[in-house]
Amino acid sequence: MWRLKIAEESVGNGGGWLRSLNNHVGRQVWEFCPESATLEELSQVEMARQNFQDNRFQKKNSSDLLMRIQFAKEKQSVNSLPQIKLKEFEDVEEEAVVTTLRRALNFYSTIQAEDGHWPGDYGGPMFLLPGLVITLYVTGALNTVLSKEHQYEICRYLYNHQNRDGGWGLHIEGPSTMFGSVLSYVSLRLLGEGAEGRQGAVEKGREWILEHGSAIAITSWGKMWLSVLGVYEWSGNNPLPPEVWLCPYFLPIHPGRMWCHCRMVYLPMSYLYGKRFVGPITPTILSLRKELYTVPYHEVDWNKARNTCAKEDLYYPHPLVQDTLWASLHYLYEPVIKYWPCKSLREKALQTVMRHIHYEDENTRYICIGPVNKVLNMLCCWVEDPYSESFKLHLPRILDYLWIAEDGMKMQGYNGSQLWDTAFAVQAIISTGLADEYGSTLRKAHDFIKYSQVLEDCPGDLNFWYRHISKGAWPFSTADHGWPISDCTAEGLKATLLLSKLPAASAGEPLDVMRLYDAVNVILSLQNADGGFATYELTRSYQWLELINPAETFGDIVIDYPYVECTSAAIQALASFRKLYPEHRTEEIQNCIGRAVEFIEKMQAEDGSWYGSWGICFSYAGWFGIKGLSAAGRTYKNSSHIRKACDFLLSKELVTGGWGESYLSCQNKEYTNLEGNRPHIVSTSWIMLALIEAGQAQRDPTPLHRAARILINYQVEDGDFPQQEIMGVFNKNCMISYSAYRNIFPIWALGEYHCRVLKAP
Ligand code: LAN
Repeated sequence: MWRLKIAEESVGNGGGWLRSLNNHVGRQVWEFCPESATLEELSQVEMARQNFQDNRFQKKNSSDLLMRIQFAKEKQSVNSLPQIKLKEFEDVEEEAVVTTLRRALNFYSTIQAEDGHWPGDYGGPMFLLPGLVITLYVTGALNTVLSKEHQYEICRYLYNHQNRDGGWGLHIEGPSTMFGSVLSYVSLRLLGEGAEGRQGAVEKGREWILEHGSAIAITSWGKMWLSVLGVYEWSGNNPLPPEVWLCPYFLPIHPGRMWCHCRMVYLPMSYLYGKRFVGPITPTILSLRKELYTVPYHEVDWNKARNTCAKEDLYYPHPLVQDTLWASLHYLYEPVIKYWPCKSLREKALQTVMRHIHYEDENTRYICIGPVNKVLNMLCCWVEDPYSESFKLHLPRILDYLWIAEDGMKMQGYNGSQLWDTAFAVQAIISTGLADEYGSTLRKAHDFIKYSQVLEDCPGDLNFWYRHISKGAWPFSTADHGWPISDCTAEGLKATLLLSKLPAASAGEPLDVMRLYDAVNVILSLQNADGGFATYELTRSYQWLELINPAETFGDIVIDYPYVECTSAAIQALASFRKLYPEHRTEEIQNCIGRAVEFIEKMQAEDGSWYGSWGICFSYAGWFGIKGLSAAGRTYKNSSHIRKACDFLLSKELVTGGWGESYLSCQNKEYTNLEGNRPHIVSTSWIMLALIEAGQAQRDPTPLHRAARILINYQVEDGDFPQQEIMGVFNKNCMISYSAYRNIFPIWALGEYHCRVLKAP
């Protein structure tokens, strides 16, 4: 039986290589414990798995049931309050709302971990796991790092997310792509599945690949992975010269100016490219060379393959300048760099790159900023020295990225969303007005937030390492991860300030004021000249750099753009801070808020909408847009921006009441309903929160009543809410699961509905 272990040092740490700043608070890892389950639990899990598999083409997002089953058992929870079901036109009475809220909070408290955070499944993308499998295969570590049970569950996951047509998508809900299909296919084969696979599934995958242009048509990131594995030639890749790290910083194309995720992924890629590293050629590799192409391997036209990409994968086609740039590097630069004296330049560049890799590893306790550079850095450490300490330090951190649910074992988009979810959860619980009944939940969450603040800047000369300050920031996941983020800092600060206003007896001791000042300092330091806030750092270069974005499947990756969501969160945090500490940096805060408001207003479209980047899409950004303006004192009466935003959101209400936005909104940049115009509880909650914030209750509360009825009726027996379609997004085109949102946002929306609509004066 699989067991989720929280804040534990021992799991995967046989060699004693695990490091932590805070006793592993927030670490979530799954361990296989053969004898730990009761028969009842085992059959519950088996049923959940079967259910997922049977409905996998209709419901692609798993419901994170293994964790929920485990916690329900451990805490012996039973929700004794009666479930509420309202009729179509029935009035929503206060009692129904409060009962629903108590049931929701009772349930949500049982899935809080002992260290105070809410663990959960942060899967969704399908291109992450294969990077891990390939890395472990070429380093020979597959069977030492992943047990038979791990491998079995990974295969289960890959089979479960194969589309009907035989291919695999970029993410669990997406249509088949070459990137997803080839990488998933290769992973299954490396894990020992035969060329036919279970019930012919592998063979069907191969047919999809060959019918859609074969592995030559995989995207550039895929080409890189296949080259490492030895089933694609490096000459079929566009150049990634590591020498770009030696350029002077004033050049706009310097990698130090790029979005940290882009920089951190291309850093190790350029090492592997510069070395033309290829893993051992085994019989499986030789066989894959036959399976993945329509012509014999030695007849593939690699030069043509460099710029071939399947139409299913093309979200961001290369503009002509980019192809010209790669061609000139390919034909003119790369042939020269091989020979003396240029060769020594490459040597030097590779050393520089490796220093930056080690710096990143060390300062994230070998978690790394994300799942892609995690495995690439690990591979680079091995290529540099297979017996190195750094490689060993990487190994136990692999588990931090793996998550198991009823659909199998997946690699998550981050090492979790611990701080983010906990900060939201605190705000949601406090919004209900029932905080005094959930004191122990809040105290634990408060501790978690305290232990997760980043207390120091990274070491050394920050400019040299292209790092922003971190001291006082909050991360998205854990303190050990440690990368500071603008809106995570803001949400962490908002939650902390709210908790500080509750009696210490129920919420715990407030955070030391100096640490609040540090957080404010981080927020102020992250405002761009245009008033907006980007994600981790200031915007360091120009938008035209997107022209050289080589990743065909992702948009907006090259620089760190300012976003409505991040900017709004900063306003909200600073506005709540100054209410409590009006004397601290008064003028700077005033100024910062004013400029941030202008940015949000400027970003609003003609029709009153904002386009969101990190949640689905118009509903999420609509909530943030309104909330930011409102925190700065704008109201429906005095702001035409808020009025327009309300009109926009109201115009998207479904005839049945509520809202249900589809992930297609993000790709197409146009508000799109879910198929069948069904409501989605998370987008319904976001829009309810937006409208309540904008005073909808005083004008016409009926859309709010309709939405509340939907939320109440969706609640299930144990107080949980159902998992519906995927709600998170990044880089315009890839979706990601936020499994806690189905609990947090209905609680928050019904909480505000209870206090600000039903009980409103
Ligand atoms: C995240 C997760 C958190 C998210 C929020 C804090 C919610 C957001 O408001 C700001 C952006 C941020 C930090 C974010 C950016 C992109 C990330 C890091 C991710 C969606 C998690 C995974 C994704 C990362 C880029 C995935 C790896 C893929 C690449 C294209 C490098």
